[in-house]
Amino acid sequence: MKMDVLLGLQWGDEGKGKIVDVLAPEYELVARFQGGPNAGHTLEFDGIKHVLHQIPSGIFRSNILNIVGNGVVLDPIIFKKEIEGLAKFKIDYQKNLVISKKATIIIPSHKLLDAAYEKSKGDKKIGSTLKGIGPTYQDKIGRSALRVGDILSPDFGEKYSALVDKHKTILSFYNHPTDELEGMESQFFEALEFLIKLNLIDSEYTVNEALNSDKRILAEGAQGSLLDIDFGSYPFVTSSTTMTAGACTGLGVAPSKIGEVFGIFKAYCTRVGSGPFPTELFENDGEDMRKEGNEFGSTTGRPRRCGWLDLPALKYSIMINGVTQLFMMKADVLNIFEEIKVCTHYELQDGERIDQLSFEVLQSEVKPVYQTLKGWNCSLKGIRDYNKFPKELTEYVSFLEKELNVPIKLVSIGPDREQTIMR
Ligand code: 2SA
Ligand code: MG
Repeated sequence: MKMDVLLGLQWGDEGKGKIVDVLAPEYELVARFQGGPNAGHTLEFDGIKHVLHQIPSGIFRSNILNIVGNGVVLDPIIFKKEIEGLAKFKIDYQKNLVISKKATIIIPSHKLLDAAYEKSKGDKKIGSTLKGIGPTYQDKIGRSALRVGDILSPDFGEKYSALVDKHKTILSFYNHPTDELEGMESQFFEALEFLIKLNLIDSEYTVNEALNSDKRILAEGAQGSLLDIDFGSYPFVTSSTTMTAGACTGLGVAPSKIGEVFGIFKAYCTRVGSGPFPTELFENDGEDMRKEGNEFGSTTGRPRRCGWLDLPALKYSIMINGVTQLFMMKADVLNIFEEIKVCTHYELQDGERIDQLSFEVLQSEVKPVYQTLKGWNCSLKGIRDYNKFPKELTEYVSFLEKELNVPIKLVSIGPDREQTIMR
């Protein structure tokens, strides 16, 4: 059996949580492979909205084993709160959740460092979620991080103190206050007591044994391809590998064992945080889109920047991920527009037109070149069948499919499980 991968193809918030929830019945394992509490995966069923940050989105199904893989950076405080917040679902965490001992731990001072680094950048700040993601991955790559398995060892306290001392030196260099640290630390050690009782394992064995015994696994990406540490709009990116290859390193699965790659994209674009966004809309159109799509960060509540669909960027994401099926989300948000624009090329400052995300395009201001399509401009409420879609919407889908050369298998027209139209 091969492992399927589900990814966001834009700047995150494409609706990955919803799709994992829709696909979950077909899988026996759901695994997170990168990112951490910066993620906000929203699932809505029975009229209630749930936002997951670190727990994989298969957690609401009692027959699915959820894996927090080695590529994840885990905040024990937020993890404990998340689990406590789901108390009413009576989830059996011993049976349905495992955590890789090789996952990296976010410690309180990582969050202070995140704030210090952001502050020092002034108006060039990344727009981080301030969850300590960057500093934790920095320590991982710098070979000084603490991992989940370390909490089982008697010298954990010593290792912890050494790391915090190092962080304090950096924080004092940045003149960043550390008064909060003590309070955060008591929460942290309380949360570790909680974490240690969960199922901490070498999840690469679990994943590969499952594949060998023909069990179906879905790897659940967080953030989006355009926030990838290598291929995103660096430095305005997150600190992990958000693409398909990240599922291999973040779970211990060989590239030859990757099956379907589901690419999730919104019918338009959003971005939260700083960095280039060629198709961004300002003033009325941008605000209308934000309002209609309820585009506010599900982790931080920040308003998301909104704009038209960017085809060169989408093609790029499809290319670097090897996407085999596309899922288009939030088509209903475009109901309000009489005309819909799609960016097909970028115009550089010297007037040259290109359709590649070159180093320069990812760095600078480029002008989008648009193709305008007729909007459907009506409600999609109650539609449950692709053939009942207004003609302009099916034309939009066909236009994109032709441009992208990958089938669009699903169109989502609302947050509920019901509002998911398969083709
Ligand atoms: P970080 O916190 O260091 O990873 O931030 C670096 C950049 O990555 C962006 N980023 C995100 N973009 C969209 N959605 C994310 N998750 C939350 C959500 C975000 C929120 O689901 O809405 O609630 O604000 C996410 N996480 C990180 C971030 O904006 C920076 O541009
Ligand atoms: Mg999100």
